[in-house]
Amino acid sequence: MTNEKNMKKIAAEHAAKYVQDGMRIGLGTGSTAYYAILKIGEMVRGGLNIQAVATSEASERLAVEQGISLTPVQHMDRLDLTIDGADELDDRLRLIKGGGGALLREKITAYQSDRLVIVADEVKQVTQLGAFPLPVEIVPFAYEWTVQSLARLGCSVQIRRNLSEGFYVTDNGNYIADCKFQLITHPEELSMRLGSIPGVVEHGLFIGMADQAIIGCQDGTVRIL
Ligand code: ABF
Repeated sequence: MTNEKNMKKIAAEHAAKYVQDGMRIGLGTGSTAYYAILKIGEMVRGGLNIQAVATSEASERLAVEQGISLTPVQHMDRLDLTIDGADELDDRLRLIKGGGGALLREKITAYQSDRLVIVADEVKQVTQLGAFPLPVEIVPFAYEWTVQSLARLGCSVQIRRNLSEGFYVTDNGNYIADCKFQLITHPEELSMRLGSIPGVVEHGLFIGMADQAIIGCQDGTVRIL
């Protein structure tokens, strides 16, 4: 029986094999992408030559610790491959992301990538999205009104707090509204409606963006979607 940590590790290390010499790589956020960054760091220390961008300040720090030098985005017009995690994914590779608070930089990076590979343990795979509260990044100005607009979409909304009970602030200086829908029956429609609310910067529905998912399974194998 493979525990959660090892399911994440086998998925991430499988994805790291896609990284080739000379590639421009997006490094994701979260405890599964963590293992991909560790493996890529090992490859870089072994002589692999890549350019890399990280999707959060946390993954930036980890990459530098692992000896992966980061390239300013203005020096690269595209990325060849981004490896990132997810909070939920369905069989059409529609994702909920942002549990780690980095959804905006993750989505920007994914959008600039020729290939997005998601790595996750098999618990993340669901038949229908929504059990995981959908993270939505919102500006602090008039956030109470934005919360009301989000609630009108049929969810209960909580502004994410940090450990000292204040509001969590993203790397971009915004708040995260965690929206509990329970079930998201029409992700494409919800994505459009979220995008039309003034005050919403970005949301955690990633639709039509992932090219492949590598799922670490309890039996120690990986499933490729
Ligand atoms: C990040 O990884 C986030 O989008 C997502 O919330 C998180 C998943 O975390 P973990 O891999 O630790 O389950 O990409």
